[in-house]
Amino acid sequence: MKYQVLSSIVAGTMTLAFSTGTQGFNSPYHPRPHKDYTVPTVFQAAGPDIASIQGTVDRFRAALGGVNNGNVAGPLDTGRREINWDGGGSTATSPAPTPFSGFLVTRGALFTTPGTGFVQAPLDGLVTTFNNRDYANIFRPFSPVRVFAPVNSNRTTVEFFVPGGGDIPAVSSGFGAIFSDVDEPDGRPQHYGSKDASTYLRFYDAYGELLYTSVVAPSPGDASLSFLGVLFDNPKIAKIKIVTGEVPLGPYDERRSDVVVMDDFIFGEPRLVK
Ligand SMILES: [Ca+2]
Ligand SMILES: [Ca+2]
Ligand SMILES: [Ca+2]
Repeated sequence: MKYQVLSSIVAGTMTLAFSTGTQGFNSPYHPRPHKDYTVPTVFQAAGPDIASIQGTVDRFRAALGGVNNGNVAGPLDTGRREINWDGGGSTATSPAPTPFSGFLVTRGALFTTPGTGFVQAPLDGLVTTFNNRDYANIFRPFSPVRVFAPVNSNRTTVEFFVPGGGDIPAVSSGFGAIFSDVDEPDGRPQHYGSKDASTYLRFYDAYGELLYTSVVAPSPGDASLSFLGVLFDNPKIAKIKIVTGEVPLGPYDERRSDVVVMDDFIFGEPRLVK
C-alpha cells in the first residue's frame, strides 16, 4: 500500500517534469483556447403583437443562415434549426419529462429543468395544466397554436448535440427565442415600483465558461411578444440557461408576479466541437 502511494507520487512528479516546456504534450485534454472574446450581435424586439417582432425574427434567421435544415441528419456546415412546439398542427396539450429529448435527434437540442418537466400546449392547455384561467388571455403564441414552458420551475437549459443521433455534443453560432408577456422591468424609476428584469438568458461555451448574458426586453400590457437572439462570429454556444419570469407558472394572480412562456426556438446548425 505504502509503495503504491509512493510510486504514484513519483509518477505524478515525472509527468509534471515532462509537461514543463512541452505544453499540451500527451495531454488527454484539449487545451482551453485563449480568450478570443468577440462581442456578439444582439437581435431584440418587443411589442403588443406578432408584427412588432416579425422583422427582427426574420433578420436573425437570415443572419444564422437562410436554410432551415428541418429534421435532416447532421453534421451539416450551414443553416439553422427551428422548434415551434406546434407538433405539425397539433392542438393537444403535451406534457414532457425532464430531460426532454423529443428534439434531440431531429434538431440537435436537449432540454432540462430543475422542475418536474415541460409542457407544449395551446393557451387553453396552459389553463388546465396550471389551473389558472388568466392564462387564456395574458399569453399569445408567435407560431400557432402551442407555446412551451417548464413545469414547477421558471428555468430551462438548452444543450446542443449533432442532429441525427449518437449524443455527440455540439456548438451553435447563435440562439434566439420568442417569449410572451414579459412585463418587467417596466421602465419606470425604481421608487415607482419597477423591478429587475424577469426574463434573461445566459450563454455558455463547451468548457462551461459564461460567454454572454442578456435580458429579454419587456412590453407592457397582456399577451405581448418579445424576441431575443444572440449571434456569435463562429459556433461556440454549447448551452443556454433561460429564466422565464419571476416565478413558475401556477394558480396565482399574474398581477402579483411576472409570468412568462416561450415560443419558437431558432438556432444555428449544431456543429461538432473543434
Ligand atoms: Ca408555437
Ligand atoms: Ca402582462
Ligand atoms: Ca407576464
